[in-house]
Amino acid sequence: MKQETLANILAADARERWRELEPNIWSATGDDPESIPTQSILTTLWDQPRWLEAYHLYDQRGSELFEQICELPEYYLTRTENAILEARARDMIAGAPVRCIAELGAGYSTKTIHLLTEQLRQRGPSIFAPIDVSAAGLRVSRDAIRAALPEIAFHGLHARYEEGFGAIDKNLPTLFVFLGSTIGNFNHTDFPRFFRALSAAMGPDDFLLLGADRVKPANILEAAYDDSRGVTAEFILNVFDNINRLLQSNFARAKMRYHSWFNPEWQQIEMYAVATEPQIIRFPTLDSAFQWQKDEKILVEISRKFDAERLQEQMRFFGLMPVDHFTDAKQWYSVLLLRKRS
Ligand code: AVJ
Repeated sequence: MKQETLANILAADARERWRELEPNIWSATGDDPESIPTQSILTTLWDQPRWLEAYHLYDQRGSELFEQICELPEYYLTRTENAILEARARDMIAGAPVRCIAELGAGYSTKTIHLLTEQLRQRGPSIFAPIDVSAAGLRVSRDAIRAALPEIAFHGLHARYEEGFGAIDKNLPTLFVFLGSTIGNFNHTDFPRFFRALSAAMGPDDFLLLGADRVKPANILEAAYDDSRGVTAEFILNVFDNINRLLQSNFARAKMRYHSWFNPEWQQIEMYAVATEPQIIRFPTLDSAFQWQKDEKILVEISRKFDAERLQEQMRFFGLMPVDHFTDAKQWYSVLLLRKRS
């Protein structure tokens, strides 16, 4: 019975591959989305400059710290995006006549509730399918949605984004939702790869709601990523505790500091860990080690900032046509509504 309801949202060729991990949370058989990290960490740490993929930041502690960042006075992104969603959810939903909302990232926040509430009001019972690598995040989302909006059919997809959106039936009119300016984390290789894959996975009646932080004076941006309470520094450096746990390595938090700046040419905040003393980093389980030199920086995260008109123009070349553009009074943040070109 539940298998049937899930089958409704999955493409025919994807149906056999997904099984129910726990009520209403599904996983593609064979893959373990949480088994990939070690490989990713090691390949990028041997690059020059050394760097890390952003998703390693989100262990339990990292996720808690990110929640704290969202409350910081300097970190305007979450607050601004929420206000746009709250004010404009009605127009966003009216502009995207769909039966399913698929959110990239486990949605249970107030902004998701705004969209789902409007969807129910305008279209009646509908499907909500968040896609996330965190089963815990999906569980929280499921329980929150079930309590607040019982008429929404919840199907959590425990998967990496590409695998999740690729499985959804192209014939089911779907609004893909990708908020929080997560696209800011994508480098110049990941970015086109992501949008090409998403666009290819979208059917003729599908839409995309995309949140993007905009370029603004460097002092505002730099404060948002180097707050006075040091929460952002803790969030970034926590990645090394996570890596030590995963790989039994010996990154020493006492021998590093946080450094970030807005790179105006690349229009991105760059967040680094800098060694304050030389240290030999050992990976005993992998029989490997490297020398982290004093003052050498490891790039832990980038957060790209966008020109809204330019981003909108660029999206056209991925087959994603502009429908509407929502912003705040200061024009600090943009939410673009796009439609798959049919
Ligand atoms: C979750 C990627 C949108 O780039 O603003 C916040 C992450 N890093 N402070 C961002 C983050 C440091 C955040 N994103």
